[in-house]
Amino acid sequence: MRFSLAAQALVGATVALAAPTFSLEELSGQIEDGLNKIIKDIARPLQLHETPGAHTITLAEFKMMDNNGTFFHHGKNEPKPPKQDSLSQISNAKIAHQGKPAFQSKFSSPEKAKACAANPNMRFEWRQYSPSDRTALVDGIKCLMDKPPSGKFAPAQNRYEDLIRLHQNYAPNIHNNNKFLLWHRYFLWTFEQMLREECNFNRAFVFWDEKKDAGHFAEFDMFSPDYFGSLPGPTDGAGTCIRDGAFANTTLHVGPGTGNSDHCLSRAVDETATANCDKTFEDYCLSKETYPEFESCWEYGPHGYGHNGIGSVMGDVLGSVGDPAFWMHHSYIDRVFRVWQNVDVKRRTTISGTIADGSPLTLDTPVVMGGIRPDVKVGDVLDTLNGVMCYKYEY
Ligand SMILES: [Cu+2]
Repeated sequence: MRFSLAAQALVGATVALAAPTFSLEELSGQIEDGLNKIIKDIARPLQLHETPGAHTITLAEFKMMDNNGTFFHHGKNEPKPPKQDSLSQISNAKIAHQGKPAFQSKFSSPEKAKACAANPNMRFEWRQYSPSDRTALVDGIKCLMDKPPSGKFAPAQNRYEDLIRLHQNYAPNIHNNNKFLLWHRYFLWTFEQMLREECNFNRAFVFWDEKKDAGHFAEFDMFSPDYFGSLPGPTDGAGTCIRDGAFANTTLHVGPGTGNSDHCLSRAVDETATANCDKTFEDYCLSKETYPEFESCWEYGPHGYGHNGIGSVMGDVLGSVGDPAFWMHHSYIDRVFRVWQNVDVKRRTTISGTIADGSPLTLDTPVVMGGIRPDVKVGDVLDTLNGVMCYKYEY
């Protein structure tokens, strides 16, 4: 809250003139505030049945579908689309040549893309990130948690919670369909920009090469009292409230699920789930030739297992942004998506698949960020180096 100078002088003068007195009403209000604070400090942990977990498919199930000639996407098994024959490829190429470019952006241009490619923002793996970089990152997140909410996302009680609410609101639109990777790419970038613009974060950004920790997430030093806090198992069928690290004793006001009630930041590690975030699964997804196949593999495979493996708040797809580990997990998801795209330039310029309503995913499909950043299109975020976002991973 901001006061004018005159108002501050007035307050100062009042204090100087007389000792403060409180009416009974004011006093009971203060007592209530105190009680509310105590209640918030002991916000309940989530029962694990409240967080049924992200939808997942095992590697064995994916391989079985391969053998059956089916692939999973959009919530059910569908027959594999016929491979385009060479004739239709030729005619598509002709159309692209004759007509205007497949996608035109109001946010980027060939000049911007060129400038960006010459000087992209780098993202470094956590293990290459210095202690001071790591501290700067968690301080930036804490800074967002300490800032007032925008007011545009009703139950959010701080700026960080704006992001939880935005993701909760859009959840049905951005999960379980092929838009998932594109929306979350722009969401992660939006979070990075908020750290920079609103909390003076001025380092290279970070990513987590999660496969290095598959099956033993809890030993990863990001989950330590120095940084994101420990990664404990469940306690009596509920998540365990996080009491150490930068986010110790955080009370969340958005979620769980579609509802909003005070609960603690909690985790409930399941290393049998995290074991699926390994190189074998990653390599299998990377071997997929089409975007919808890669997307489904990546979303229902390691993405889902990472959420469920950290558990509790992270296992609640709708409210998972409440755990700052969300961003680290999604940096892994985004990086491997980029690795898949690096194989062929077409993977950065063309798209296929479907969105939540069953209609086709195209370069013109909107990617909406609730007013936190400009709404863009899939074509704007398909390439991380086209000048709209402009970042690259240190591999
Ligand atoms: Cu999500």
